[in-house]
Amino acid sequence: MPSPVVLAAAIEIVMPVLRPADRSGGWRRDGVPQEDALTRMLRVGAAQMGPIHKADSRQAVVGRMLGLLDRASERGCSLVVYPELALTTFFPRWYMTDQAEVDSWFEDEMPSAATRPLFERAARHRIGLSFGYAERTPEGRHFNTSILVDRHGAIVGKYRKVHLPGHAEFDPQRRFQHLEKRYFEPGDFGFPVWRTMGGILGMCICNDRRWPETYRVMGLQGVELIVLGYNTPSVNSQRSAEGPEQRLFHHRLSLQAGAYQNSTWVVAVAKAGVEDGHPLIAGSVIVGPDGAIVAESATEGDELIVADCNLDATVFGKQTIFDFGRHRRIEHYGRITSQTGIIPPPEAR
Ligand code: CDT
Repeated sequence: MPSPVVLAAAIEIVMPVLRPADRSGGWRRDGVPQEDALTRMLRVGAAQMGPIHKADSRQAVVGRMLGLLDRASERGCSLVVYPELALTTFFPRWYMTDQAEVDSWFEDEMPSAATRPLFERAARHRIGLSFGYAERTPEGRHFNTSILVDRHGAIVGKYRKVHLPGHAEFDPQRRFQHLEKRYFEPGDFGFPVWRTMGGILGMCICNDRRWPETYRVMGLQGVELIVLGYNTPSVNSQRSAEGPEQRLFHHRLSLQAGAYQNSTWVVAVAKAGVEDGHPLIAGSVIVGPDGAIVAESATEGDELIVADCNLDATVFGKQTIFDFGRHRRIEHYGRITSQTGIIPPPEAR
């Protein structure tokens, strides 16, 4: 029986140690692309963005995104994730009646002229991307959308936000407006996942992260890494006692539960800080498949946080406590898809 030291040396000869690439993309073994590496390690950058004001141009915003991308490249990232509605201010806080004004916040094509440099530079760095934007389709439909771009600059996935919070009409009772239900239709793609960058990746957007169904539908497709962006006001517009501390608590609680209960990585990226007088929480995080936070932002500005996400670390949970095939009891879950509101039991007589 060889000693553990001899065994370890032998293993190292057969399986060279994986090292981070100096530049342009994740972990490589002697130049072999990450997809072929022995451990599926994806180095992910969460590119938090500080405030974007109404007056800021798309070009100026993309300039900031390029700065974060270059930092991610220097740190060997393979994937960079940006916030929800990353190209503009969070415009649903503004009540608008003129459709031309509304449409000025939307993109008719992607890549657009303003975002093309981002796609090109990311492909040059061999970095995948995800970011959110307001999408207007050729038929004139409006969605709150995010995309997944592979390391060659090709769009491999599109997601349209399913859970739209807020309201459709001006609400004088609120401290400020949240008009997503006015400006967007609910997403019509469901929660797909994609095989890309060596793993199974999915997306959701902001309010989606608070709903367990979001994660579970992707979990049932074997998702290994979920990326999402958010714009979360620091104060509840209908209950001012609910401030940033509680908002951050609910944010982390939702993400950590979703990650753990589906044994998946979750990368959540804020647009943060004070946009034209309206504060948004920061707290961008990368959460591991056991529910622990492995990286968290420290500022409310443009900031890159990085973590090595071992996609194989999702296997243990998926094969044990959350082995869905063995343990789920779907005969008892009918209400999840057959009703929306609460149906309480009859009152006792
Ligand atoms: N952008 C977004 O979805 N924000 C919501 C705020 C909800 S308050 C109406 C969120 O869940 O963070």
